[in-house]
Amino acid sequence: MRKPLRPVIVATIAAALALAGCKGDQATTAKPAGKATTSDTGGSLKGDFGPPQGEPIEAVLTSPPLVPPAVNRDYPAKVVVTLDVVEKDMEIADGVTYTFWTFGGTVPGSFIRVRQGDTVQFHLRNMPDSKMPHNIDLHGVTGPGGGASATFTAPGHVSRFTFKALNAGLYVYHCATAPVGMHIANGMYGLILVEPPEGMPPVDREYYVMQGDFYTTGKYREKGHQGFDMQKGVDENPTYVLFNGREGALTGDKALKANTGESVRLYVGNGGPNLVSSFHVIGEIFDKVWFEGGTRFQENVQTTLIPAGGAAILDFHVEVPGSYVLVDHSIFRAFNKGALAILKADGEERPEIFSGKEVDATYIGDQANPSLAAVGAAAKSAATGDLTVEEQVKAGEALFAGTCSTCHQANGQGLEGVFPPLAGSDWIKADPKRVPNVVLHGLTGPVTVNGKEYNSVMPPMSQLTDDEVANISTYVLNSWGNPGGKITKEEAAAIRKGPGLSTAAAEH
Ligand code: HEC
Ligand SMILES: [Cu+2]
Repeated sequence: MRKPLRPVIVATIAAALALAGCKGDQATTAKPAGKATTSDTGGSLKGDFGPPQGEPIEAVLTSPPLVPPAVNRDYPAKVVVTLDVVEKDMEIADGVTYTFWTFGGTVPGSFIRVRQGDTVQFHLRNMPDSKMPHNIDLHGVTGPGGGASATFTAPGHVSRFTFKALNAGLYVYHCATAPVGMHIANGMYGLILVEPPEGMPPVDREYYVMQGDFYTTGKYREKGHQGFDMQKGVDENPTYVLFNGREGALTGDKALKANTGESVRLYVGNGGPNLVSSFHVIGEIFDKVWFEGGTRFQENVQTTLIPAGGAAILDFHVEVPGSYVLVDHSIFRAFNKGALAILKADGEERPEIFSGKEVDATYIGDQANPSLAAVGAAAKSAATGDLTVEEQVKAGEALFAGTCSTCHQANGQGLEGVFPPLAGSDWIKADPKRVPNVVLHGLTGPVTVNGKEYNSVMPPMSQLTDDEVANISTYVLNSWGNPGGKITKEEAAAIRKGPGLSTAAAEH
């Protein structure tokens, strides 16, 4: 039988190969030799470092966006992982709730970190108040089903199985109980990092981000409790595409943080169930990408593809302060389905690298504004039917910033000769119901506002829900010297079904 290769030997060979001119994958970080990898790691054949040594270790699990500390061990151990399946209602967007099925109470599930060669004793506990049986398939497991059939667990039960983590890498885990697509769509996925024996090169900050697509019976941002829509799932037509299970999970006060001069590592997974992610950070370039979560890294990457059921490790260094926007660059998903997160970097300006002028709203839109919480508050009172004008105005203000201000400007003054003013508009004053109509149906052809003619095109924004149209309109009517008043969501719904106001001949 093959004698297991000790990690120290692997490291020595690696160092020797590195010296011998084996290029491409040795880290540039300040870790001495031994951190390099050979051109062929040997995979699972060389991942068995013998029986576990020492006392069993209880794995440290973290909730996103946090990552457990480095393993920092030079021998294989027995590691005990206990993961709870929890079914619970949580917000998927402001004012929108959804019944998630989770590993550890969060979407994505708890982050697990072990070392290659470790023997992992896995306990899956399904909470007694669960309605469904669940199981777990870890892509880092060598063995049929990845643990799925070994862990099929009814509510109120616990299952146990043991595996040896033979391959290093960043792996997705997920529930594989039928209907599998539904279990995954409800949030049942997470990441397990199997560190190579020498560990990952050290960085200043590590974060855990995972994309997923969600299928609700209602429209994007339609308020209230939303059920799972199986047909949308089958059609691969998600209502939401999200990082960390909630629109705004990583924006505003919850944005990821770093300081200039620091190195940042993102462990990014994609739970799917359907979409492939074109993962990109606006304003950054990945210095290194361990693509597909494997052993090699590519350098100087703009956008990396993360398959459904796949992952990647991304390193970059922060030079310039400001907001960096994490997106799926299939860009409608970012701005119309929620696939947007923010890393906020603090530090000294570096004008020699970047000259400045930050306009958050251009890219981040309404999600830049932490007062979007007002939208949630408004949504709650909307559900009970009593929304005051003030609440509508508050909610509308945040939405206006993201939806209308790019053209009409934050102060409603518009742009001379291009975008008509909403502030003190006599066209609005003549009939306040024109506002929701224009929002829903757009406007083309000549229109005279305060004595000046405009003849351009405003696109319809029918993607907004009735609530949102009512709140934006009420905000406009109660701002900048406009006549005041209130548009209800019922009025918005009726206007949606009715005709537009465009004067252009082509309109029909
Ligand atoms: C992409 C640019 C753009 C965006 C975004 C936009 N508008 Fe407009 N808007 C226009 C243009 C251009 C016109 C004039 C259309 C024409 O000439 O027929 C207009 C006209 C109007 C008018 C009628 C004229 C006036 O000034 O009273 C209203 C009201 C209005 N927009 C409200 C909104 C609201 C509310 C939003 C956000 C939901 C919004 N617009 C978003 C470009 C935009
Ligand atoms: Cu499940």
